[in-house]
Amino acid sequence: MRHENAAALAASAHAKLTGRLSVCVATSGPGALNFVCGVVDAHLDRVPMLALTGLVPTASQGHWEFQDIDQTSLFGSILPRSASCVHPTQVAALLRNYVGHAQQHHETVQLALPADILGAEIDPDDGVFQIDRKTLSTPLRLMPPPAEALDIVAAELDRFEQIVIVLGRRALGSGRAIEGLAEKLGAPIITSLDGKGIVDESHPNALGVLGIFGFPAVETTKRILRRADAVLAFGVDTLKPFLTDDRDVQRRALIQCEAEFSSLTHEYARTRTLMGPLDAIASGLQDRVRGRADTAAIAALEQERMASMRSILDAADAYRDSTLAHPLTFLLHLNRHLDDRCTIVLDTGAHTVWAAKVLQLTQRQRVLVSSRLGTMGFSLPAAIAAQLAHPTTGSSPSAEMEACRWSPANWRPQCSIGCPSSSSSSTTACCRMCPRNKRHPMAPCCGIPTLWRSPARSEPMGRSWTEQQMSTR
Ligand SMILES: Cc1ncc(C[n+]2csc(CCOP(=O)(O)OP(=O)(O)O)c2C)c(N)n1
Repeated sequence: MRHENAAALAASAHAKLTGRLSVCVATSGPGALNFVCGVVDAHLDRVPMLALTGLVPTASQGHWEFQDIDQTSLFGSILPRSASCVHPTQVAALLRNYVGHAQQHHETVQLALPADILGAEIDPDDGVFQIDRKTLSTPLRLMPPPAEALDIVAAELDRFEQIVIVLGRRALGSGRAIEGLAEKLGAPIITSLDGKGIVDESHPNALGVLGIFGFPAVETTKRILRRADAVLAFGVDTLKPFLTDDRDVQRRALIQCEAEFSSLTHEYARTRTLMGPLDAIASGLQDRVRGRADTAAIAALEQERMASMRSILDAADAYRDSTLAHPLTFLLHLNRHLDDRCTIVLDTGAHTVWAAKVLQLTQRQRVLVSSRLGTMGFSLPAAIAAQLAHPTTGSSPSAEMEACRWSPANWRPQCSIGCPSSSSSSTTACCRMCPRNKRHPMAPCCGIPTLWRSPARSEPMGRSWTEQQMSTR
């Protein structure tokens, strides 16, 4: 990475993607200063990260030497732990403690290593450098809650009139179990932006992302939340939009499910708390709660979602004769080409809102986003991190993805509607999402027109794409 902010953002994204500790390294002075934004992104989104920085030699510190800044004051004001080493024998123990802390509490920590300490001669046989791996702290993995605890919470859930399930990034991998629970409870599922894609967004109970990124519309989501008397939360960092009214007063009961203690809310009252693997909690509750037969509310929800999608398509259609490609058009295309190996990286801006609304993730793809800090410039380092984390399934665009890339030369200003032919690979992708097999409001076969722009003959995309699109006329 050429810029330290990009390095810190990439490390933050890597930790978000893998759940494992990530490490980034910068030099002293300006290098350390440039770390701040990426380090804060990791800190606010609660990922385990170690930021290592260089520092001027100990004898040069504190009296205005070249590139000397007070790093402990700087990082200490934004991170739970920041230290500067003063002796080589400190390094091993500090690293052990800081890494343990970061992993245990999902926190970001910083350690400065002065130049003289980095260059110091050490005796490798000195016991202080020989920390046995087996004695290192490892993250706590809780076992599923006992049956009695699940029984109590299930009975409690049965007493509520309308439950809304909300989920965030930490519910990753629990999507199917949560969908099953939602079906049994007749509960809508709302996600935070960083939880987008964890459940199949074409599932009838899935209402999409809440907040300014609301789908199908903030009003619909708000209305559903206003009716709810309980929120069942799985791995959510920011509970406020789900729990409170406009004045930040808690208005509904919270049943919080988390995999570790440090993620429990200190801000809002919990009616019940379940700790353990979130998929095990969701399936345990599904086995115990009373089934709610009335699916009218969910059917109404799906109608609203379809209506909202129609209005989105109409909005894109308004650009039919324009030489500009509307972001909607791009995203609608993109929906057809996202397979289950995709990691979707969002930056910050108006396009984030469009993507949260219009991207329909039906195969539980990963979404990476600068969630709480909302920093611009996140997506490129994050995409590089995603590529590093999963080199074989990475994010290099396929020929068909290339077809979605807009440039004036690439696109004729023309839209059409229709259903892809049945012979191309892209059709297979579409039909996997097709409502005849599954419910997917964007799939062309469901009767809602899917927009596309036909590419110019000369543009560099595969014949199959062009042929497929032409055959849809
Ligand atoms: C590093 C940083 N600087 C400034 C902002 C404030 N900000 C948020 S969105 C935005 C505009 C983004 O514009 P653009 O990149 O063109 O994306 P668009 O909104 O058009 O999708 C700005 C300046 C920010 N979030 N992060």
